[in-house]
Amino acid sequence: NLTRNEALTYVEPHLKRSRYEHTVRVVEQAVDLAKKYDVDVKLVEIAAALHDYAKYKPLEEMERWIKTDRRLPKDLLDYHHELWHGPVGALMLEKELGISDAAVISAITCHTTGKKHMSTLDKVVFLADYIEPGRDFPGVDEVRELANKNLDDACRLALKNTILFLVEKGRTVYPDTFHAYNDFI
Ligand code: DGI
Ligand code: FE
Ligand code: FE
Ligand code: FE
Repeated sequence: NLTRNEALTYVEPHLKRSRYEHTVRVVEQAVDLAKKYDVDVKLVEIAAALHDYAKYKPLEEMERWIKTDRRLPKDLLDYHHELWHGPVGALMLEKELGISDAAVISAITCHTTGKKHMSTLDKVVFLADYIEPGRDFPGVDEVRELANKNLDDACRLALKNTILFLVEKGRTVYPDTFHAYNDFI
């Protein structure tokens, strides 16, 4: 089984420096949350370290994965390509590293959008990505405070902020983001 440092070493050459530093902070933030909310720290470390692996993969390569792998929802192609790196990255890693843990694959897959019926591991990685100390956008401090008190309340507010942000910008919202949000209401 992969260790935290092995996972970080694997992704580092695929990421820009700033993105790698974000990833290290997500791991640390996710481990904090995992201890607080009683999630397997080893699994959280692996999922958090790998979550943005595909962030800089060529769009054509990710598009090919979506078109050819049955497991990937085709409607991803109708939404912003920023949403592709989670689901595609998870399957690339499954193939390259032989990651067989469905819980880790799930957390990487849904780290951007969330989804219906998120596991505690999914929530921890999703939230850590949103609140890691390098993040600075409106409302993040309130989500950080909630994260100390109640994992679901924090996820609900993060999703609400994201949906409002996207709507305000006139951008589409991927259905899984609504499904995740509705689950917390
Ligand atoms: O990869 P990161 O930058 O660390 O973070 P991320 O994977 O959570 O990407 C977040 C970006 O995705 C953020 O700028 C908002 C954008 N986005 C675009 N469409 C959607 C979306 N996020 C969600 N949750 N749902 C969407 O439909
Ligand atoms: Fe991401
Ligand atoms: Fe995110
Ligand atoms: Fe990230």
